[in-house]
Amino acid sequence: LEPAYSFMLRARLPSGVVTPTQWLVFDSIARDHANGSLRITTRQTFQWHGIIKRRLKPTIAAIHDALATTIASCGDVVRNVVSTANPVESSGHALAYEWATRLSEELAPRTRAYHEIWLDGDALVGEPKDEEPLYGRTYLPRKFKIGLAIPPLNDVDVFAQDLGLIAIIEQGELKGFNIAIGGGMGATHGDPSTYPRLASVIGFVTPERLLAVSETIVAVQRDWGNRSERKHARLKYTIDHRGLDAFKAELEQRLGFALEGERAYRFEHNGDRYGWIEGEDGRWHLTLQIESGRLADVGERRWLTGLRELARIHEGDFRLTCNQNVIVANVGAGQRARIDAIVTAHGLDGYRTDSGIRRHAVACVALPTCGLAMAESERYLPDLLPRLETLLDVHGLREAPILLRLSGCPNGCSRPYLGEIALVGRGPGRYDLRLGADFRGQRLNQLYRENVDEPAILDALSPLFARYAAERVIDEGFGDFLLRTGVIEADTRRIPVEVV
Ligand code: SRM
Ligand code: SF4
Repeated sequence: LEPAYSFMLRARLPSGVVTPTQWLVFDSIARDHANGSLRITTRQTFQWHGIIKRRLKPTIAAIHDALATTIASCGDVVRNVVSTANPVESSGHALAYEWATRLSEELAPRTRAYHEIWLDGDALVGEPKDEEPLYGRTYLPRKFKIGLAIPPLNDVDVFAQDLGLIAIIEQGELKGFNIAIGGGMGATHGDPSTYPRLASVIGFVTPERLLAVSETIVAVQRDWGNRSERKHARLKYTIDHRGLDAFKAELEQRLGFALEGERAYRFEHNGDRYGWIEGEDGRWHLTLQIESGRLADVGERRWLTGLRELARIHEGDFRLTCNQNVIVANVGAGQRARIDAIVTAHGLDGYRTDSGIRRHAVACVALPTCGLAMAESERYLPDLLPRLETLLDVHGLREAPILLRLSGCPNGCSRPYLGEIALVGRGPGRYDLRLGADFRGQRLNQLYRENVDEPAILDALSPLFARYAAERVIDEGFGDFLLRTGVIEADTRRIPVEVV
């Protein structure tokens, strides 16, 4: 008899695009092999929790048979490449999807060991014959994340990525990408040598140079990254330790050409837009808000069953978002009523009536499955939200689209340092309260109360909501208000310069 180990599996789905056929397979994996739920992550993909050891291999095989994979969804490699889930401008989304997929494929590990171990591929004997042209024998010092945003949407939080790509599209034509490097969220409590950092924009490249530039940035990090102190191994520390100019000079020297100057862009927000929206090609897209991305059948909201029913009749595709939501995309006008009926019948239409803060809440998994959690996050959100809503109601702020992010520890899987309000776990029932990011993913928040419990959090927020209700100017976000009125001070060191 051995201990009943259970595991988490994560798929790699560039751009978060899922076909209805894949959805049905992933759904059956959730019910047959995992804990009965599917979890949409903050990187636009699915996780399954509670897979017992002997089910790992058949589960990975089932994911593979559905034309997806788990390879490089974890580890010191380029992770799932995310991109703006923007079905409205279908040509823009097609471009984003194409480039995210190409980057994902080009920068994936070449090893066949995965196939041998998990998929009963040919045995590898003797010296490994695999060529790892990019990763070599020792891979990267640490994980490496790439995100592609199409302004004005910054739903991927492009400045939180090791490599952020900002698409520059003029009159429908893709001109190229601004390159932003060195973003990252993770930190350690009490260790100021670790910190969240927003990516720095270093220039612009045309599409035909994107793969070379991306691969060379990964290669410089491979060679320059810190391999002796894991806490300092991410690209953001390489850049801060060696200097942004030195990194850029090395990049350009290896490439043999200089990057062009960055192009103008403007982000409007980093949240999702809920409900039905008509795309430029006349197809319709329905964004549903899912609390913490957890698809399960709980009470009146039967997410797992409802989405399964949708997948059975849907003729378009699904798009997972980096805010843990799903878009039922590419729906013909004639199909809308059928889809609405399923949505309503399964209680998935909360987006119509939910408060602004509920619609913009993101929580990491944390307990019970995350071994690094210091406090609750996903399981705490349903308790916290009604208490915040009660406070907001008092001040007539029910509709205010305030960006709330919860993380069970400072690793920052919900990108909490970009929340207008954020709780970062310290210990059971205790959090750092951070305030004042913007709504566009371009400003980090600040520590406001350290290591406090829920009553202290609500006490701190209540007078700020009162002031916000009374003193805000039209369309002013909560974070911007806190900055303008001096409740928090701007961290000018790490704000990426926006060129308009
Ligand atoms: Fe994360 C580790 C969950 C997005 C920063 N993250 C973990 C682990 C695997 C815990 C572990 O290492 O044992 C968590 C598994 C929990 C569980 O039970 O499922 C975990 N991270 C998640 C997910 C599922 C959060 C969610 O609720 O959606 C996200 C999965 C993304 C994906 O599909 O690939 C997730 N993690 C992020 C993000 C956000 C992002 O990438 O946009 C970040 C911040 C960005 C960044 O990387 O800087 C993030 N996760 C971390 C870190 C800190 C890394 C650092 O540089 O310090 C760790 C800890 C580590 O790597 O040692 C971590
Ligand atoms: Fe776990 Fe911390 Fe990530 Fe939350 S932020 S999922 S607690 S590692």
